[in-house]
Amino acid sequence: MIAVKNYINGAYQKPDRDLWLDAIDPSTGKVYGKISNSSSEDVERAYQAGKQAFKTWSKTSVEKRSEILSKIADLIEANIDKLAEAESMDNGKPIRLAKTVDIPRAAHNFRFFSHAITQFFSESHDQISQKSINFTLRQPIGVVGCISPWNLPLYLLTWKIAPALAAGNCVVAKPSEVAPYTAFLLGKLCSEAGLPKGVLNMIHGCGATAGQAIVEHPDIKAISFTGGTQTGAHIAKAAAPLFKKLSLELGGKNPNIIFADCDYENMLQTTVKSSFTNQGQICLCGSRIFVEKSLYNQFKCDFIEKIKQLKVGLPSEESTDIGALVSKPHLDKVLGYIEKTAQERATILYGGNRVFVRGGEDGYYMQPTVIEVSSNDCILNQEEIFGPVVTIMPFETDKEALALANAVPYGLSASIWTNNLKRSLHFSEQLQTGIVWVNTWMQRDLRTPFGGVKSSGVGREGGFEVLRFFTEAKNVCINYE
Ligand code: TXE
Repeated sequence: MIAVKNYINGAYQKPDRDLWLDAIDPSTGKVYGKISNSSSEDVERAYQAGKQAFKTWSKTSVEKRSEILSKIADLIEANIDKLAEAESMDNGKPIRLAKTVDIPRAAHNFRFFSHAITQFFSESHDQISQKSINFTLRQPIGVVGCISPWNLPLYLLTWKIAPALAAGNCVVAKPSEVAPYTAFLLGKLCSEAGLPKGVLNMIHGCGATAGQAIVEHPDIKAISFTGGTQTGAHIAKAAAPLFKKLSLELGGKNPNIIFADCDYENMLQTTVKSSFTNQGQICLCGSRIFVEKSLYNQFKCDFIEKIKQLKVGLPSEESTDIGALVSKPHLDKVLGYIEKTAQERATILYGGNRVFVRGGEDGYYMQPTVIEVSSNDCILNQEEIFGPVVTIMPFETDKEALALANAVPYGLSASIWTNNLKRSLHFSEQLQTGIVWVNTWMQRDLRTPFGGVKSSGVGREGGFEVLRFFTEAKNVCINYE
């Protein structure tokens, strides 16, 4: 039986109180191992290890830090098959996706920030009225907290810890208790790469205990969090009296706006991906599809034809397009939204049911689902479902499309499909989101700012934005009168 232990001070350790959670394989519903159910004592031990290591790591040259991060990237790449299998088993995602996207991206996160830190610079200002010069020191914060979710477990964890470490901080990380296995495996690779002990510490367990202990720790001065909006609000409240730096990447309810003048085939194929990749469990999924009325009927038919070809199956099979949802409670939550279809004056056009897969009869599968809604005000269009469920509705004018897109509490990303340059620029300016994709979806360049507005979060990750988050700016003014 696999035991997901904490990784503290460069070694695997069982939780202080010897309490454990079940680790469940969502493709079969069976227990595959146990996960540390850590407490504040474990967090304290991790913090102390980080505090000690910070004395050296913060003074380690940028070149050396960069070299170690790059070695971690090499080791992730060398172990891609093993990590992809672990991720797929733990999370239910198709093995093909884990192998081609999740794990390569985890390596890329380390590789990217190993380079970015060598290019990071701060500002200086020459005199204005007096003989003085100002320059800014960008200093690491100390021990920082990184709390990550289950949907892209290693991808999103490394998206936080790589820049935190590159900038000279030590880390106490808390991966999601729902899918912690690859984070556990990462500890050993970090040791092998020569990351000094105590620089990265990983605590496993529940959000309300282990996660909360990180947020409430008086000396962990910055928290980078990705997860649900409610949890984000709770963390912001707990962190406020301690004046912590916060980066919150939360939920999304992203519009996918399709105009009749778009490149149709490209739009259709990409819309299938933006709807159902990772069982729709990505904060960037385009879960609200708005289609120009003249194209609406044709799109509906062609979209459903494409969806019929998607294979719901065991995550371990290479031919699977849609694997298992991450957990039973999550499957129930998503199916709960489907039950609300009739009362919300909406119609299921395709899907809507649980699927029983041969070899995984107790797993958490469901059909990709398309729901036609009659209004953007319904729950199906206002709440984050976070499953393989999209809604569609027609619009007639640009003004209407923009109003529909913005009429939601969230503001993470939006896609717009059009070949009209003026329209695409107008929408890019007017959409209330942190990210706009024109004629594409989830095309990522790690140098760009990443994050949302409204209930989708606060702050930006990526590029130099995140290196600024993980450093304190100190201005130095020298008078040479
Ligand atoms: O996330 P949680 P859940 C959305 C999605 C999903 C919903 C709930 O709609 O259905 O959130 O998912 C830790 N102090 N997203 O409940 O609870 C927790 O242990 C400190 C969107 O699984 O937010 C885990 O490590 N930490 C999203 C992490 O927070 C706490 C991705 C995220 O868990 C904590 C995932 C606390 N009090 C879900 N409570 C995205 N933005 O991509 C929990 N945690």
